[in-house]
Amino acid sequence: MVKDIILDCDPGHDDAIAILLAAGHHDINLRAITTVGGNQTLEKVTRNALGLATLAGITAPISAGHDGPLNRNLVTSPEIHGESGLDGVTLPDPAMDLDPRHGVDLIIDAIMESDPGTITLVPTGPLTNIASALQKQPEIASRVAEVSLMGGGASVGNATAAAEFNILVDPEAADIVFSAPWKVTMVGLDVTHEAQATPDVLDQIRALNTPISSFVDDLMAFFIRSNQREQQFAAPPVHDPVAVAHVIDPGILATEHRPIFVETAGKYTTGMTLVDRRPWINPDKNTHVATGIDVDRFWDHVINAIGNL
Ligand SMILES: [Ca+2]
Repeated sequence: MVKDIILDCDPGHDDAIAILLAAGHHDINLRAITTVGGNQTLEKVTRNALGLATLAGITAPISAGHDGPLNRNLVTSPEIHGESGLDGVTLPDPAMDLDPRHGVDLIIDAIMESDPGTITLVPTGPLTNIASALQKQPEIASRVAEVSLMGGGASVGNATAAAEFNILVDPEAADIVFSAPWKVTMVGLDVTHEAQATPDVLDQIRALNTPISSFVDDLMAFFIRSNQREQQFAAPPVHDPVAVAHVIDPGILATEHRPIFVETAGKYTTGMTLVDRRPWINPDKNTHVATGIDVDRFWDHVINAIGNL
């Protein structure tokens, strides 16, 4: 069954793979791409989104959202993604213009113009735009099928001991998103750390022997080096496309329905996603945590999509 998604992202090497997965997979109808300041500044990640869309032949509207968190200063990640946000590759000049609407308005319009329950939101950056859309038009909460977001973790952080980068950048926004009356699936580090671009995966991508597969190869070459240097991964975890893959094929992730809270004021734990795993606690929030992944099936979807482009 084809699913309609809005991808809210900050490309970013793993966002780039998420965009290619959404563009190339036959079970996804990409309705819009919105950008948010995160891995790099809004200007840079928006330029990257336009270049990637040109490369992948995407015709969905693309617009720029917030340039930084709701009420904090933006922290970027040049050590992982480089100065451009997408170091290691050369992008084509954009073949399209940005949609003139603010990203938040594009998100709201796309949801409100669609039948209830038909759109899945897939945020793969800080949750600033999504929280802002909820504040501006709270009715979107009842009209979205699900929020499948890359962020957080039940047992591990990366930006700090407690926090994953996307949540740490804008914890207040994450708190709003995790507290809203809609279904949130947290596709966090517990599963995305398993989604590694191993030599075997890269061999399969190279074997496609297309301009896009060669682009992905170059993209991953930089990402391998930065992840080895910064986080000691032999093969880099490719986080963001896992949140798209969950929409394509929900069976690839094991999930648990558990209350999830975002720490906004911890001494050591700001940005932590606290998952209440006490079995006697009945979840009264519609929040779900991904706890397991079928890695081979995940990469099959990604490689299939890259091959379709
Ligand atoms: Ca991202």
